[in-house]
Amino acid sequence: MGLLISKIWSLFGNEEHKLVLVGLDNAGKTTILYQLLLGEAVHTRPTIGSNVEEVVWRNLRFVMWDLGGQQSLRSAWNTYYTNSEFVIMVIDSTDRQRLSISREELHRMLTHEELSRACLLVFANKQDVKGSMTAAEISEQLDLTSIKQHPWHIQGCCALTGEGLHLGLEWIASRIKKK
Ligand code: G3D
Repeated sequence: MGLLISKIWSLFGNEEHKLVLVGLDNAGKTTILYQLLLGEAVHTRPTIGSNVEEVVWRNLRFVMWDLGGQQSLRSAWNTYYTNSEFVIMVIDSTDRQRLSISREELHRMLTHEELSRACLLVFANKQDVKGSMTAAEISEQLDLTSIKQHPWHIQGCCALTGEGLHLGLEWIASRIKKK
């Protein structure tokens, strides 16, 4: 675990980076966050009362929220978006029915001026579940190729084991180097 953490740490250098982690409820955001930060799957439970959380770990500041039912919070989005370099969208690859909601929210979010310079990483989570959608299928459904103003990348992963998560972070690190 210590090795894993220092590996993640070394990917990002010393400056602080702000990442916005979004997705529908149950997509696996909390599991991903703690798998990345602690190197283990933690038992998660739905957040009651608020669907925005901020987790700071060393030089990484993750602002995480559920996209479903966000209308009431939209007026406060500026606060959360300011200085965000990356949007990480987590998709539950087994949830075909709600993929269109994610698509709408994603495209809406990316038009926000505070995110005009943000890069997008999509995690196609729950790849361990038989019959889940592939990253290519999700990319098509989310219409990622229409996104021209933001560098983007999609990565299949399993938050329970951590598989694929580091490849996503490596992409983020490669974008930081290009800035
Ligand atoms: P959220 O923070 O986006 O709302 P959570 O989602 O991280 O709370 O995860 C929701 C549920 O999905 C949890 O199950 C969690 O264990 C499960 N989950 C997360 N990632 C994966 C994955 O990669 N594969 C599988 N099979 N399950 C995953 P429970 O049962 O605790 O609700």
